[in-house]
Amino acid sequence: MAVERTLMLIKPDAVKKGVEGEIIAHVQKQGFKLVALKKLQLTKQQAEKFYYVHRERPFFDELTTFMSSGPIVAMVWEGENAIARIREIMGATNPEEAEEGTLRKLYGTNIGENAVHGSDSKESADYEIPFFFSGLELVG
Ligand code: IDP
Ligand code: MG
Repeated sequence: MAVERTLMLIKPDAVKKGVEGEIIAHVQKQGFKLVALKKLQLTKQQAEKFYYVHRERPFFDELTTFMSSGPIVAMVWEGENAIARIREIMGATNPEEAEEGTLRKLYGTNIGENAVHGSDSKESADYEIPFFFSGLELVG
């Protein structure tokens, strides 16, 4: 196991619900360290760039329209095995299939509007963290 950094997003649905504080506290209580945080709204084009790996998927337009529809909160979390562990804390993509107590079960709406994003691999984290934050903004 190694100390890793991972990108997490609080998606527009969860920001609209006003549960940013609950989500941040939930992750912090699992022992992760917050190293960066900002609130912003993506343009459609920026959302398409962030999710370019999904450009051939049938839900790409729906996803990028949703992700640019309102403010989001971007965060970088640090900790042992952070990438896989934060994916576990988030739960399954579809909130209806997510385990009890996971963020998507607690705060997700449906398979598209599922409250949170988390990097799914080291390669994704290496693309996603600098997408939102400069080195100066990562305070370990
Ligand atoms: P993940 O976020 O759990 O890694 P992915 O399959 O990588 O899930 O999909 C990325 C995002 O695309 C999901 O979090 C969700 O917001 C959206 N998405 C996935 N499947 C669907 C779908 O069938 N309809 C609409 N949106 C979807
Ligand atoms: Mg994914």
